[in-house]
Amino acid sequence: AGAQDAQQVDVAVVGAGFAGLYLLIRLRRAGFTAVALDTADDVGGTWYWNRYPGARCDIQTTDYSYTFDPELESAWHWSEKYATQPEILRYLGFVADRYDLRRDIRFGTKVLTATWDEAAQRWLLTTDNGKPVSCRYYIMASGCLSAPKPPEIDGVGDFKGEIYFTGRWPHDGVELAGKRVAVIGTGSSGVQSIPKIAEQAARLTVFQRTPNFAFPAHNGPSPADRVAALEKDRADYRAQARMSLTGVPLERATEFSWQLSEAERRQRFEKALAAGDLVAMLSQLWADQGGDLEGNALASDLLRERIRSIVKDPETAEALTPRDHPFGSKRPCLETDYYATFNRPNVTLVNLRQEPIQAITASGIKTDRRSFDLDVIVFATGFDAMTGAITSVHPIAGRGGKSISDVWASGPKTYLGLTVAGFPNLFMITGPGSPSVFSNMVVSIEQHADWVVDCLMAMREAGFTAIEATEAAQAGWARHMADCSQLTLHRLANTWYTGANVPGKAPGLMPYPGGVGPYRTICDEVVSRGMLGFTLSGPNGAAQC
Ligand code: NA7
Repeated sequence: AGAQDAQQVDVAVVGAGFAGLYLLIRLRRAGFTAVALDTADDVGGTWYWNRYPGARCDIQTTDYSYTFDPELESAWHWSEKYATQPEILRYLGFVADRYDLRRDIRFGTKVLTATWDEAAQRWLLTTDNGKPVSCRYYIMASGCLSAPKPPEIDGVGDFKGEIYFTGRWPHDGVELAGKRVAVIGTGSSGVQSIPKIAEQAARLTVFQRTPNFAFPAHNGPSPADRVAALEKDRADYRAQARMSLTGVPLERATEFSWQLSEAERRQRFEKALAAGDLVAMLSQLWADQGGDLEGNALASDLLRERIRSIVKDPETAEALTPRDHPFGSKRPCLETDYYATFNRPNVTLVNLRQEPIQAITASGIKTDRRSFDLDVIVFATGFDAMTGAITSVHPIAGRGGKSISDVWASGPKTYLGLTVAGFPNLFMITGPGSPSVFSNMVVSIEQHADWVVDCLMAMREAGFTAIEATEAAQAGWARHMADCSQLTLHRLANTWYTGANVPGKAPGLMPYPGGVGPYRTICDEVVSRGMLGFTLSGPNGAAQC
């Protein structure tokens, strides 16, 4: 099928999660015709797929909400400090109903290829279900953690029992009672699901490659002080979040570790621990915790101490203790009963650093020392993060037929994380090079979507029909990204932030580490300086800015 048979719209959006839904609202209000396409059967994005036991958001509900409509804010009430996956899914369904979004969403539809038609100045998207889509603008709102990573372990196909991925958990749940279950992976998905699975399974064996830093979520009602700050002046609270470093309006510590006594440091640590808040623990201890190894070690040591105080078996406690990376360089986890779970008689930890998995067999998992007979294997092994969902549309062919996968072979190249040189009228929401996963995603999503839709409106007003980042601007952004990366410790850990979790993926820090507020200021300055770093063109002429 070609462009003639295609569904014709101004804008095609891939994804119907937080980003896709908000884009539809904004695009419709701005008078653009739009369609969103999603492989899922309903809205939700990440929260549609990640239904594993214990799945929850790690950003507090006061902050992990849309902020564009005060009436929506007063129409919805979260029940807890940290929302469960089902509650977030209900919220997104509520938003879809409230703004009547489903009529513009094609569910159960995967975008297969996307091709820029130079003559028509439009994108043509082919799909696995129904008509192709011809659009002027093509927006990837496909999420940062939506392409699960393959297991990379020999023999998966031989296993006779049940296999599940946390990121593709069956919708009607899984019966684990009485079963011998393995969980492979101890990132956030493992840390959240392991305590729940341990409660249900007859036996649980956890296969851990790298221990993560984790500390208690202290879930329950939203903290009174946070709620009071929000309710006192909602607009001001939201404005502060937008200009903060992380999209959550918490003050960063300004004193250096060496300006504090040991007692003062411990007091700050205990306060952050009691808050049960990722952003607090990552930013409110001391100013040098995130960028300096010595300042970081003081924080890391306090977190390590806590593990020893909970886990009874010293060998297990040591195996659970992260020693190979600084705190915060890998995404830390919020936990509920995670460490205590290893004191249960039905739970065993296997340290893959000491006894690597050799293969999965018909009956279970074989390490180089032992064999484990299993009924169920759960892969909590993570995602091809940030780029995986984008390059899964293959090819995305820009000017001259160049494929984005080829252009990104040595790592993603973007301007502002929003656009790619050589790919006119293509935008990404929370793309590599944007703050995305270093922030409260909802705040970043609203900012990116606002920037893109405002840009489309301004182009329409001025009579432009195409926009493209210049190579020079893109190279400048890469330089700036590289400079900022040197200010953090993320380069010192093998993580999905740097592509290190996927064999063969080009290394390099993908999220923008300069902060949400500074990033917003840069994006706004690009606009105020006449779309600095972009080429704009239309039927009446072009402008290089
Ligand atoms: P993560 O954080 O990428 O965690 C994946 C885990 O799986 C991690 O412990 C990995 O160990 C482990 N892993 C991955 N592949 C293997 C193989 N082949 N063998 C053994 N162990 C393996 O993904 P999550 O889904 O938990 O969380 C993703 C994000 O979602 C999280 O950061 C939050 O932002 C929300 P490794 O550390 O690579 O040694």
